[in-house]
Amino acid sequence: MTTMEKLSSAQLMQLEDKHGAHNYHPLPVVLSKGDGVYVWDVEGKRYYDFLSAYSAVNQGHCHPAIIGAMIDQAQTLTLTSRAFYNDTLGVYEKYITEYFGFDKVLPMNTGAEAVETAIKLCRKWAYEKKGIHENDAKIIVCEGNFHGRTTTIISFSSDPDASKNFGPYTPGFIRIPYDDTEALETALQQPNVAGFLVEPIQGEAGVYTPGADFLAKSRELCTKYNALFIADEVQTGIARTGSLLAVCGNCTCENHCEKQTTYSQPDILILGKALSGGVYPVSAVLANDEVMMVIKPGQHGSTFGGNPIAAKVGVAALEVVKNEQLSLNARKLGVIFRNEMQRIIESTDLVVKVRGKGLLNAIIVNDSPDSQTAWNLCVQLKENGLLAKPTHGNIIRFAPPLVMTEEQLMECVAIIEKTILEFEK
Ligand code: IF1
Repeated sequence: MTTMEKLSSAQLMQLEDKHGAHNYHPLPVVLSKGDGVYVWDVEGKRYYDFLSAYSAVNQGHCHPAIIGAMIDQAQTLTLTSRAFYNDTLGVYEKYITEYFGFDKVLPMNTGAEAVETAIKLCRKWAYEKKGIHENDAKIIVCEGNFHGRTTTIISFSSDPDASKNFGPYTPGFIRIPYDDTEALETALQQPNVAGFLVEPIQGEAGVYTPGADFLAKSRELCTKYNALFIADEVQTGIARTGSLLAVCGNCTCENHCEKQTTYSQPDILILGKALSGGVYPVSAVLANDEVMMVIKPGQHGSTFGGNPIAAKVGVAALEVVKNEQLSLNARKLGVIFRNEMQRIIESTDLVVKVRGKGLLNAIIVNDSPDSQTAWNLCVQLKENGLLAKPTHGNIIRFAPPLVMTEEQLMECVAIIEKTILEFEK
């Protein structure tokens, strides 16, 4: 086998199995091309992508405006490091801070790095502004959280797969049940609490959407107890849930505005994934000066964070969200999708529930989380031309690119319905 030969799906899967670490268990499909809502495998079969690279490809695969910006910048200047200024970073920083309504941004690369940055910011703020004694700060997090894979982040995970045998763990976190404002208030009353880190919808846990007032109430309580409200919108942000941010509540505009009566502005906003439309690792932490200015030169950073390609790609990806009104589309298609799933649920015993917001949804398969049913259903969906992945055993997440049309969505609904009905026989 030479490296120039065209390899089959089977050969490529074998290569990964033999030479790659086994830290994933992929569905048996090998993709080689993407365009909009579609991906193609090595043999040329076309699929609807219902994962969108875990919500990174909200703008659709290989969006021409984003790819154009990337190619252009890649041929001009790729990396200067932050030791010098460059002609793209400030422009991006102005754009993204105005877009989301914060004084400042701190650019990083991956979601986990951005969460780490938020934790560091929160702790430093606690010592230097709130007056907590050094090393005593505590951050409240939720059961079932997913914020990434670093040693500190997995230290406060409640998923044994994520944390077991990776200790010793970083101290300084208090875990409370998700969507429980009473538990939050009790925790906030403990000494030395610096902040509350939360996903507006818990993605990895199985697309748990909290009650209508959870985020607004959390915002209020954090203000009351002088703790930072930190929203991890790595997965939920950038139009995925039918508004620009999930903390925007029910506003469908593509920017912050006075219309947003339910907007629960976080003290720290964490973004990643779709900030690049999935073409490049770009993450960001946004905050106002009171918080962001606690970090001084030399106290935090990253070689690649805020590099010229990331800066250009970030602006292009956010422009697409606004120009193509992706929040509105996600909102509209989400309602249709959940209604259609509900209709299917009423005619089958295989699926018992659909939940979600915008185009971040999940169905619950009527079997134990230890069963293979959801996995087998996903394999069958793949055969029928739609790619999705189970989470936590019996939950299947459905998160297509937000550039989908209603007609395409209905075609996908038909594939899902046919697969479920076939499966029952
Ligand atoms: C994997 C889930 C999605 C995230 C939130 C931070 C990060 C993530 C809310 C870290 C990452 C990922 C990573 C991916 C699976 C995936 C995921 F299933 F775990 F929940 F999106 F659905 N905060 N989420 O969801 O971002 O460092 O990865 O850039 O394979 O582990 P990252």
